Amino acid sequence: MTDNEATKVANDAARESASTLRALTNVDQHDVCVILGSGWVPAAELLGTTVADFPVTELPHFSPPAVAGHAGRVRSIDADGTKVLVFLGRTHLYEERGVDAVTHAVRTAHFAGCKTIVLTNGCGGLDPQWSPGTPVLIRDHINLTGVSPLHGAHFVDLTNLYSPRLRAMCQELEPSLTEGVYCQFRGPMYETPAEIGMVAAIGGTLVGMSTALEAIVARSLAMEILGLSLVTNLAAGMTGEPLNHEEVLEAGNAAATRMGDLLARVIRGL
Ligand code: 8IG
Repeated sequence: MTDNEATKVANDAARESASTLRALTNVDQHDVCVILGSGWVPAAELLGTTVADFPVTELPHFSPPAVAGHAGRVRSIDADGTKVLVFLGRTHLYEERGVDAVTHAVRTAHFAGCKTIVLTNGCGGLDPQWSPGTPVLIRDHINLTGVSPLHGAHFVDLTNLYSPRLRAMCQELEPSLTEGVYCQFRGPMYETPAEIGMVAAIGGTLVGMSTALEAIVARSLAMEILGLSLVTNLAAGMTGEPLNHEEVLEAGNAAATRMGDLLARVIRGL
């Protein structure tokens, strides 16, 4: 199908970013993109040998990060010959820069050559068995943001959005990994306990503020997608305690080594 004008604008911007990325990294084609969300950034060290590392803002069309703990860097990593394009931090919908800003890294990765994308996030969990620091594979998502990252009459199939092949591979590497259904909210507020009740009723088990819109764009660009959540807190109303952003970051740091080791093995297994 031919892209509409808005899609063309977004893709042309991403082509420019990918071109500057090639110049700054000296890597002509990347193979795999990894977007590291809250809790996952410290895991970057374990993925392989860093070839280049710079602020995302050195690439055209990227916005500066808005939140402490969201690093906003790009790194090119060599993982035993696999060229990995890592984004440390992402743009969120609640920053109000629009859906193209949220998905720009995904489009850039596509034009940089990536056929596979690993989307990671920190999130709340609805399963009381998931203590803070538990990694969960995303099996499917529910987009509760009320927006689409696609432009025009672009009818994209979303069945098996999160690659069954990659999920099976992860479970072979790490048999204890369970799966969940990720619900993306707009944020930036966490949910009310009643909203968590709704999520449970519609079949969601993970709640966060990212990933689904990125996965939709990645699918529209025919990338193979792996989604990995790090449950950093039990969802609102489940513990009797209020949710706290600092605790969320701490749970991520504490789980970083385990997450980095898992991601490194996944990338080498791709
Ligand atoms: I980390 O409980 C993290 N991000 N919406 N809800 C939502 N986003 C989150 C949560 C959570 N924890």
